[in-house]
Amino acid sequence: MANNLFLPALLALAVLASGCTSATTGTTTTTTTATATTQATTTTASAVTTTTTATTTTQPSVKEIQMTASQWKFEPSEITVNQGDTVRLEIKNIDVAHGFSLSEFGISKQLPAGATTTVEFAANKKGTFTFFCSVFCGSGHGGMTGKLVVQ
Ligand SMILES: [Cu+2]
Repeated sequence: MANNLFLPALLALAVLASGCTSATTGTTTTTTTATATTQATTTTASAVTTTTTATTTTQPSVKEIQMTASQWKFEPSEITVNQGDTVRLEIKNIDVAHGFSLSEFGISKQLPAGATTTVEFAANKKGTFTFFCSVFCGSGHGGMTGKLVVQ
């Protein structure tokens, strides 16, 4: 920035010092100033483009997990995802009616017998959370739980 102002000022001083007041010298000074301004603008535009490219590299992913529900377990019983992931569980229930509850993420779904049910949510907080069967399904119902780890 200092150079942009310094150069024309120096040229103006040189013109005054030499005592030359011809119209030709005055025109040359004006042209130099305009060129310097154009170059400065081009550099700024390049910097903005670089910043935009860096921002678009971060993308959340969809984590699809196949799960089985049966008396009296979920398989896998422990799943690990990254914070920011969209988690899609495809839960296949192979015997009697069950349910899938994950309270911290506001999820409570019925899992009809013999059907595959999709449960989708955003893993937007870190921690270890317990999911469990929410439909009474026999003597082992109370132990039908699993763990979700969001890291
Ligand atoms: Cu149950």
